[in-house]
Amino acid sequence: MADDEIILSELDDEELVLQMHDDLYDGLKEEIEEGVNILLGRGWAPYDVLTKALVAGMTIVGADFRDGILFVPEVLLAANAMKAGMAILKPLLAETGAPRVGKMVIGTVKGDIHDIGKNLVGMMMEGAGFEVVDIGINNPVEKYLETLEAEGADILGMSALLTTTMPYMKVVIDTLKEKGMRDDYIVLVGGAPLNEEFGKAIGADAYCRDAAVAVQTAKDFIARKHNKMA
Ligand code: B1M
Repeated sequence: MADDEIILSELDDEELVLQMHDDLYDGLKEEIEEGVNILLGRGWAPYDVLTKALVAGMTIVGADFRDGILFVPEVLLAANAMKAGMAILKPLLAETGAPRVGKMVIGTVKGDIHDIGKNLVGMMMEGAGFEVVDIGINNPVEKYLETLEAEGADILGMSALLTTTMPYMKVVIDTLKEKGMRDDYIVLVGGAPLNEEFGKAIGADAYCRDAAVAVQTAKDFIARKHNKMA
């Protein structure tokens, strides 16, 4: 062991979180897994580990990617490290034992392969008691429609991270309208380049800024749907 090697378990919480941001930046998957386990072992809530250690770290990666300091291979390594940390947290976030409150089909739109945010939303929705059918990335309109019908879903969730792919959400919503299916589903959209105005303009029920907002919005819409039926 090198003299200057950092022992994660010897760091206090604040130092460890900062170190995890660095490790995420460097794409160090095993260190991220270790850090997540240490924080959980210290009694941290899984949601806090997710937001304070992982999502906050990924925000730094995103800024440097934007500024041309990091490139695709480095960002992929960071994304893999993030996913490894999320895999540990997933069952814990889903462990609420809440009754199933509704079913959501979620996927990233055609032309877009970003899936970290989508996965996070799916995890948080499961944690809140929703059944989640994740159809992955690069989804054409046909895939959304056939899955919604086959699964008898209540909610359609779409994710897009590129300004070039976000308009595809409108293609999906317009097709739902053309087929007379629009009112059968609550349509929620999200992704970094979107905003509320865009959500309204394409005819979605709501734009969700982050995973926590997605959960709350889904709960509100499901409650309204049940009230209407009562
Ligand atoms: Co991409 N990429 N990328 N990338 N990438 C962005 C999005 C970018 C903003 C980076 C930048 O320039 N700053 C930029 C887009 C610019 C633009 O369109 N204006 C960009 C680019 C340009 C590209 C490529 C074109 C790069 C290239 O090849 N030259 C390429 C495109 C590939 C493609 O999709 N066709 C590309 C590739 C990649 C990687 C493969 C390297 C990797 C993806 C790995 C993966 O996802 N498996 C990657 C990554 C990691 C990023 C950044 C750095 C991080 C995205 C992320 O995971 N964020 C990103 C920069 C950034 O966003 N700051 C960037 C963390 C995640 C938790 O947040 O996804 O926003 P986010 O999700 C949030 C909310 O948005 C919301 O909740 C989530 C959790 O709170 N949300 C939803 C998201 N989806 C939702 C769905 C909902 C509700 C809420 O449904 C109900």
